Amino acid sequence: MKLINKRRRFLRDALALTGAVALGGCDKLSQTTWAPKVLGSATALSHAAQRALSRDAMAREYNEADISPVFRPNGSTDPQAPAYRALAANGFRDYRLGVGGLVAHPLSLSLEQLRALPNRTQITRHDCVEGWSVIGKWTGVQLSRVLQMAQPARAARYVVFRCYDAMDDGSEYYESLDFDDAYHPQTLLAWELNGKALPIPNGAPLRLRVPRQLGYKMAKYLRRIDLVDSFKHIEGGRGGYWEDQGYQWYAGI
Ligand SMILES: Nc1nc2c(c(=O)[nH]1)N[C@H]1C(S)=C(S)[C@@H](COP(=O)(O)O)O[C@H]1N2
Ligand SMILES: [Mo]
Repeated sequence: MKLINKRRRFLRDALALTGAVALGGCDKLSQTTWAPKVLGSATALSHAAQRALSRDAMAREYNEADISPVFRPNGSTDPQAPAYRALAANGFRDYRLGVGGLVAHPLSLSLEQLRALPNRTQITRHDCVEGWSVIGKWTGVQLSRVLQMAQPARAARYVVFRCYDAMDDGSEYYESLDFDDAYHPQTLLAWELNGKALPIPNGAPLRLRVPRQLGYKMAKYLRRIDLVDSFKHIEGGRGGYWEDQGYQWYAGI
C-alpha cells in the first residue's frame, strides 16, 4: 500500500513537470532556450513513473458515436519528396515497407501483404502536444506481428521509423519506440482511418499508431523500420525529429 502511494505521488509530480510541455506548440516550444533542459529532466521522471504503474495498461477505446467529424491533420500534410510523389501518383501500388537493421529476416512488405495479416480496429483519442485532441477509428496490423516475422536480434532495443517527408531543416521525420511500446497490442501500422484508405494529410499509405503516447510519436508516411541497439547515431541522436528539437522521447499520456 505504502509503495503504491509513493508511486502515485511520484507519478503526480512527474506529470506536473511534463505539464509544462503542453503549454507550448510543436514549433513554438523548440524556439525557447529553456525548453530542452526542462524537457530533458521530465523525460526520466515521467518514463520511470509511468512505466512503474502502467507497463501493460491499455489506452481507452471509444464508440463509433465518439468519432470526431474531422481528424485534424498536423505537421506534414502533403510530402513533396520525389519518391513519395511517385508512389502517390500511382495510388501507392508500388509501396513497400522495408524492415531491417538488427533482424534475422529483413522484410519488404507491400500494402497487399500487410492487409493480408490479421488486423485490428480501434477507436482511440489522439492528443497533440499543442493541446488539442481528436478521436478516430484506426485499422492496421499490430506492429508486434511484423516484428515477429522479422525476428529482432538479441541486441535490438529500439524500433526506428523512417518517413518520406522532409522537414524545414532538410532532415526526414523519424521516430522510435522501445520494445514495451512496440509490442503493446494497441501499437499498429495503420492503413485505414474511419473505414477509408488513410488520406494523404493523415499519413498515407501507412502510419504508426501508439495511443498511449502523444501525437508526435505517431510517424506518418512510413518509409522503413529499423531495429537498432541505440539511436545515438541517427539524425540528431535523440530518437525522433521533435526529440532532436528538445521534446521528451517518452511522451506517455
Ligand atoms: N512523418 C510525419 N509524421 C508525423 C508528423 C509529421 O510532421 N511528419 N507530425 C506529428 C504530429 S506533431 C502529430 S500531432 C501527428 C498528426 O497526425 P494527423 O496529421 O493524422 O493528425 O502526426 C505526427 N506524425
Ligand atoms: Mo503533435
